[in-house]
Amino acid sequence: MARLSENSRKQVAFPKPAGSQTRRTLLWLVLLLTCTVLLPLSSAVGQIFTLCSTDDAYIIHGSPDYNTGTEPALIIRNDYGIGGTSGWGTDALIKFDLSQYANQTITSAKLKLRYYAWYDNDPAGRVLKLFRNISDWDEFTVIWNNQPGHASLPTSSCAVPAATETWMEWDVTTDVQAMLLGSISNYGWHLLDDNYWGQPDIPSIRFRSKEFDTTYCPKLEIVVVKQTLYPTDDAYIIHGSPDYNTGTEPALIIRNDYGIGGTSGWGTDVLIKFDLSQYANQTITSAKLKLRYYEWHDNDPAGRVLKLFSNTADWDELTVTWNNQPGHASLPTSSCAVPAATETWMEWDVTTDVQAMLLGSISNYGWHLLDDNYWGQPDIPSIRFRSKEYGTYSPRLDIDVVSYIPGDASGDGVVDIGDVVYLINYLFKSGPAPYPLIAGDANCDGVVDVGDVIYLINYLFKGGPVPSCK
Ligand SMILES: [Ca+2]
Ligand SMILES: [Ca+2]
Ligand SMILES: [Ca+2]
Ligand SMILES: [Ca+2]
Repeated sequence: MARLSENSRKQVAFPKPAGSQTRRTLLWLVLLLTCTVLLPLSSAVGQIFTLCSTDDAYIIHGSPDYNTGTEPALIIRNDYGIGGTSGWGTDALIKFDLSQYANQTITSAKLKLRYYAWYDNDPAGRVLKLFRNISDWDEFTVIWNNQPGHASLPTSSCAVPAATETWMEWDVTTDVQAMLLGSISNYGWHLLDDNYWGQPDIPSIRFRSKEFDTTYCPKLEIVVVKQTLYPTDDAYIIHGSPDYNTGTEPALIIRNDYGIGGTSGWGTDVLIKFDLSQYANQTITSAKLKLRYYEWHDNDPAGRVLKLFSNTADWDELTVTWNNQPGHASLPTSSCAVPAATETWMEWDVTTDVQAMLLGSISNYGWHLLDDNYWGQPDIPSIRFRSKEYGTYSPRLDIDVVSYIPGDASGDGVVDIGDVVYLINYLFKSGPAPYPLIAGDANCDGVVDVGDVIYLINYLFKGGPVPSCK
């Protein structure tokens, strides 16, 4: 993930001294400055999504045609020995719907089950292995006899804790990332106890299933850091055919209008829009609009700078035309020069726009892309991009999402003296910046400066208000 710009340090400013309160605080500062230590830079936390299972059931060796899909529990039991044949064994199957997160980048995925009871013998310390399934199943039809196959090596393991009414968790990061990228199919997981028991009263380990309730349902907790969105609307508009709509065409075409503000009527511009509603109020560190440049006509456009503007009114791809096109901002959000080679991605930085859209300070009507470089002769370069209707190479918006706790400059999840030290290191000793930078803004005034150090000290040691920007 990209680091924040060093320019952000220009925001450092000193408040005016004002009375003994400030003098005491400055004394604190001097004290801290003399004893600051180098702290490890913790990694960023992404946006956390928690899903309940869509299918869960256990399968019973001794009742191989019995389905448990609607029961409120998932039961795990060793089969009286490794690969045993006693028939007491029960395994659990669990599956989640990941379709909404296709192509996202995650940093963590954990499968969590609520362990609530045991029978016959205490299973504490028994290691339960989780395997990725390699064929499909559903909870209403799965039985021991038709169970899906699973990978030969476990994805991860977790030992049963001493106490019941606790969550057990399995790391499934590698599996889930591969599922999201489509390199493996998502058929969920198979959980079992293959620890030899070999006597009566085999420990029976009980988890809540999704039928119990949504608080204790099997959960998949994923931390998403990079998200790729695809447009809901894209189209180009044609000066010379001002009532013509192109919303369903597989291409987006950009062409100068025969000079700046020209009147030849050759001009075509592109409009593009994404649904950002799922990410409302998130903090992002980067947003990039990417279009796949696949060919040109008439003249090579290499080096022509295409300007992207945020729209100021709404539109949709099936009705937009030159004549009813939305207005856009007067200054471009960003620009990108057409590269020499076709079959490449062009990219516009829309971080500021997207952050403002997520926070609601501007409305999201997407963007307007155009070529306003004077041409002034025949055969105006026509620059062609894939639209979402083409299928592959769809326009995309790649965003990096970060969640944070106001005041947690060090990013370790707690606001404490370590954050004061971290901020002082950053502000005065060229230490690393908070990540995201805004996490250092304890007083929520939009700047990271010594005021935040003072605010944190007030909060931590003088009963001052909690850092909170909501
Ligand atoms: Ca179930
Ligand atoms: Ca379209
Ligand atoms: Ca901290
Ligand atoms: Ca601040």
